[in-house]
Amino acid sequence: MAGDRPAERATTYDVVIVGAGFSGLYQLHVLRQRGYAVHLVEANGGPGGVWYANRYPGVRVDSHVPNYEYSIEEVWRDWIWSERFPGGEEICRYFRHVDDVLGLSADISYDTRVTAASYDEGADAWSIDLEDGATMTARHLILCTGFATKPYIPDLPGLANFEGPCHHTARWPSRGVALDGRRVGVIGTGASGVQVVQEAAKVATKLVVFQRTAVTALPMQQRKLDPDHERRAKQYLADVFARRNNPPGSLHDIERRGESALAVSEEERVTVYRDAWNEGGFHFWGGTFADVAVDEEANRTAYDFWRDETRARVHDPVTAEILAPTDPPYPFGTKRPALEQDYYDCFNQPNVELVDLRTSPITEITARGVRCADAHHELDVLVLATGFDANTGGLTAIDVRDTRGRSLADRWADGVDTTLGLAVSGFPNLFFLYGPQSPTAFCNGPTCAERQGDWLADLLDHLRACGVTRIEPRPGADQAWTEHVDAVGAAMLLSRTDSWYMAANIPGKRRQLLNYPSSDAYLEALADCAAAGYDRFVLR
Ligand code: NA7
Repeated sequence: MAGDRPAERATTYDVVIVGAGFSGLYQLHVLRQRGYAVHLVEANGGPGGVWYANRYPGVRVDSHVPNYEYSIEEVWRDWIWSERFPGGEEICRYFRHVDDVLGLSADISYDTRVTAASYDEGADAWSIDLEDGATMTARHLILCTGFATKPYIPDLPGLANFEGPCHHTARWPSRGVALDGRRVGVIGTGASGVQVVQEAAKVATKLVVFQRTAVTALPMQQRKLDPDHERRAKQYLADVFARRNNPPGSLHDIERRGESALAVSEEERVTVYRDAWNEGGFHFWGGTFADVAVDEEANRTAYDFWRDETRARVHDPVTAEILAPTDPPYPFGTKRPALEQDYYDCFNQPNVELVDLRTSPITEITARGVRCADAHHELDVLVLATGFDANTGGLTAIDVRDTRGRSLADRWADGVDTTLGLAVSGFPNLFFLYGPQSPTAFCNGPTCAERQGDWLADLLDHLRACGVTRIEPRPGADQAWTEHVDAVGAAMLLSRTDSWYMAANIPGKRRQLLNYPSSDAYLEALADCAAAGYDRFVLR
C-alpha cells in the first residue's frame, strides 16, 4: 500500500546529507567511518550529481585526472581512466566504481527528493520532508546540492511554441535526442554550449549557434591515456594525493607565477603563454602571470595572445571577429573559459552558422525555429545551453526554514551571506558544502569535497566530544565573511564582469561575488577557525 511507505522510512539519524555528487558521497563515507548514523538522500536515480544529470552530447569534465578524482586509495588503486579529460559516461562509471568499493548505496535513498526542512528547537534536530510524504529527523543536515543544479531557462518569447525537441543541456533525456541529419540550434556558448556544438557540428545537416557573449575557450589538449602507463603511474599517486591533501596544498593544481606580465620581455611573456597553452586545460587561465587576474594591462596581454591564436583557426574574418573580437568583450578569464577540442574549427564547416545576438537579438521562438532581428532560422531541434541559477539555486530549491520560520530563499532574496561559505546564522546544525562564498567553482571539485568535508567531519567530532547539540554562526559572522569575500573580489577584475560568478546571469539576483577566489586563503581561514575553537560559531 502506497500509504505504508512514509511510515516505513521515517527514521532518525545523526546526520542527513542531501546530494550524491562528489561532496555528498565523500561526506557519507567519512562520517560513516567516524561512527555516525548517517543517511544520504538523492533525487536522481544513481550517484554522480551533475554527472548523472548532464547527459547532453559531448559532456566532459574540464579538470584533468588524476586531479579530478578522490584521493581515497581503495578507490584509485584499481581505477584506470581512458582519457586525460574524461567524458560524462566514464565519470558515471567511476561513480559506480566508488559506490562498489565503498558500499555507499546501502545508506542512500535514490529517486527521493527533499522538499523542505525545519528546525525543532526542543530536540535540536532537523525535521526533513521528502516528496513522497515521508519525514526524517537528524541532528545535522548537510546540503551537498552542487553549484550547477538548477537549470536557467531564459524567458524567451514563444519558447513553448517550438514544435521540435527542445531541451536544456542539464535536462537531456537519457534516451538521447537525434541530432544527425537534423537542423539544430544551440543557444548559449558557455562550457556546455561549446561541448554540444562540437558534437552537433559533426552530424547535423545544419547547426546554428546563437552567441550572445564570446566565450574565451581554451585548448583542452585532450589525449587518450595508455592503460599500462596508467597502471605503472599508480606508484606515484599516493604522493600526488598527499601533496594535494596536506596544507598549504591548494584546492587547485594550477598556480600563478610570482611576476607581473608587464615586468618581463615580450619574448619571455609569449614563451610563458605558449607553454601554458600547450599544457592545455586551465593552465592558460590560472597558470601564467600574477597580475593577469587583477591588472587590466597585464590581462590584455593574455587576451591578445588568446585572440590571435583563436582567430588564426577561423577562416572567415567576420566570423573570427564575432568569436574572438579585436577588443576584449570583458577582461580575459572573468567569465569562465570553456575548454575546447575543435570548437573554433567547426565554424569553418559549411553546415555551421554563427549568429551574433548582439547585432541580431532573438525576438521570438516560433513553432519552427528562432526568429532574430534580421532572419528566421528554421530548426528541427533546439538546445538550451543557457546555464544555471548557479551556487544558490540547488539550496534555495529546498524549503529550508530558520528558527523563526523564514526560508533560506527569503533570507537570501536581497543577497547571500554565509559564514565561511558553509553555514548561515539562524539555521542551527545546517551546513552546505561546495556552496556560495566558498571556493567552489574556482577549486577542483573532488579536492574541495575532501578538504571541506574533512573540516566539517572534524567539527562534528568536536561537537560530539564536547557534548554540544547545537551550533550556528555567531552574530555578525555571516556579515564579516561576506564583507571579506566582497573585498577580495573588489580587488580583482572578476568583479567588473557580469557572470554567474557574480550572480549576474539570473535576472533579479543581487550582483555579488559568489565564489571565493583564493583557495589557499580559504583553507587558512578554515584552519584558523578550527584552531580557535570554532570561534566563528556559537556552540551550546
Ligand atoms: P554558462 O556558463 O552560464 O553559459 C550559459 C550561456 O548561455 C552563455 O553563453 C550565456 O550568454 C547564454 N545565455 C543565457 N541566457 C541567454 C539568453 N537569454 N539569450 C542568449 N544566450 C543566453 O552555463 P554552462 O552550462 O555552459 O556552464 C555552466 C558551468 O557548469 C560550467 O562552467 C561548468 O563549471 C559546469 P552570456 O554569456 O550570459 O551573454
